[in-house]
Amino acid sequence: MMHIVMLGAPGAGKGTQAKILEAKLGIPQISTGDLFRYNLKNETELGLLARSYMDKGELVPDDVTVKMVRDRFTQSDCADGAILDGFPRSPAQAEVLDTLLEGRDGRVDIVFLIDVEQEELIRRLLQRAEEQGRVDDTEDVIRNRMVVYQENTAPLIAFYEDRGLLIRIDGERSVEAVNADLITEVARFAVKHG
Ligand code: B4P
Repeated sequence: MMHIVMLGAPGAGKGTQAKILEAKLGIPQISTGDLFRYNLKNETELGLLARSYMDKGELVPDDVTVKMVRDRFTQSDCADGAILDGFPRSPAQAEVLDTLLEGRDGRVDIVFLIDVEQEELIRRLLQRAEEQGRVDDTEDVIRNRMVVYQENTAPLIAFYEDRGLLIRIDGERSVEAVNADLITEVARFAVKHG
């Protein structure tokens, strides 16, 4: 069983890389952003609630997010682990994740921090706005997402670094080059931990 956490600012490429890892490693990507967007599209109660936060670039409240992740873990495809993309996004969520994984006899094994400079992040997200029209990819909302990231999510870097789990990856290269590094690190981990 292996649990990988993808950390990084909005637009760093967490989702892009998590999807490729899912295909290569055979364990599912759990993207809280994608789960919210799925609910939004299907106009579920959860989707309507999430929308009011996502539209502003704020975090959706923990009780809602945690319940959604807990439910996702009960699905059979998670038996061998998961790639967590966008969760945890705060120290409180990281503690919940530890408890959730303990209940599965698992733990956080690797944390990838995908590092990208702010100007490049904004450039990518504005480009995605043109291509995909995501409601939270307008310039004002993007800037707020960056602030929310610095305040809530960036403290997780030290949190996981202290536990010896953090691996920094230079995310300002091609998708393929970034992915090659991730795969090398996963293979290194597998050799070390059997
Ligand atoms: P997410 O869906 O997680 O959005 P993100 O952080 O912007 O995306 P990501 O980093 O995955 O970037 P991507 O690969 O797409 O969250 C959206 C919202 O949901 C949050 O603001 C919040 O409201 C809510 N939410 C989610 N999780 C939550 C939680 N746990 N708690 C509370 N609320 C939560 O890449 C971005 C773009 O860059 C793409 O267009 C891609 O093609 C491009 N790109 C990727 N890699 C590249 C590369 N190497 N070179 C050039 N371009 C690249």
